[in-house]
Amino acid sequence: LKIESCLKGALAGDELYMLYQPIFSLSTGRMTGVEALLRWRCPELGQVSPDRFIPLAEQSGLIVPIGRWVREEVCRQLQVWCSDPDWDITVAMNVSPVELAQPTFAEELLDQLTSSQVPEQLLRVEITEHSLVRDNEAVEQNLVQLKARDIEINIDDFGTGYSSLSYLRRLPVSSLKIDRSFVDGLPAREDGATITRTIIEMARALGLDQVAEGVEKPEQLAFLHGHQCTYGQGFLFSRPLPPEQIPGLRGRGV
Ligand code: G
Ligand code: G
Ligand code: MN
Ligand code: NA
Repeated sequence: LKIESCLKGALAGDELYMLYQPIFSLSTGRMTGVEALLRWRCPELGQVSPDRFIPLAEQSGLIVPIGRWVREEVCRQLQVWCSDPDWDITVAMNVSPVELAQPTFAEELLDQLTSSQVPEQLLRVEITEHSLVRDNEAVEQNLVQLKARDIEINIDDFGTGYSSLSYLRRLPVSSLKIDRSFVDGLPAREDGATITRTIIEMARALGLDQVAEGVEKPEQLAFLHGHQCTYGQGFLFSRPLPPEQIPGLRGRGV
């Protein structure tokens, strides 16, 4: 209850900010993108994790104005980065199932992109499998509208939901993010290794990229390399960083 009442004030005050975690191509070793991650520093409660406040925001509906703030902030940041005409680092933004079920979601996002004048192919949208559990006309419409304007869709936490895989054929998905829980025990834990390998192979066969999340150890990276996983993200490469630190990582290999 305390968190909820504070969260109302967070939007009005200067308490929300974004960090950006680099994503690396495992074939070239270069940073090719970042994931935008929301942070909340509450004057009363201190730093509150999105794992705690996002679910509350979803229940109360506050996720809608918070999501709008995130989109505006990410577009503003992309606009700053794109003042360099050679900027080619993509930005993936997390979108809650509640936002995605709003019939005007895609339209609003596309309007925001138009007014900030950032190239559409630099923005990606991350949705979880949970968004797709129930057949929802608005969700599908939003995804189709985004794809029509070159915005790629990533499936976050892939393998942890319980939706039918048929959406991979039906919806305009571009990449699968292999959940950290599978990457965790690599290469020793056989179940995680089998699931990771299977996701990589299935994605490749479907023409989708694969992003391994939560890569923390060299032996995990070696396993992913060995199975030609296309992208990696995790503390081994970089923690989430303030936006000022991102341009300095361009061109540097890992
Ligand atoms: O960054 P961190 O690992 O603490 O994120 C925890 C969870 O919060 C993750 O599931 C992540 O997807 C989610 N999250 C982070 N930023 C955002 C955001 O801007 N919007 C939404 N909807 N979820 C976010
Ligand atoms: O669910 P989603 O993938 O959006 O969550 C991303 C979250 O994972 C972020 O909050 C980020 O801080 C966290 N994260 C990113 N890399 C690592 C990692 O290597 N290890 C752990 N434990 N968490 C990570
Ligand atoms: Mn994510
Ligand atoms: Na994830």
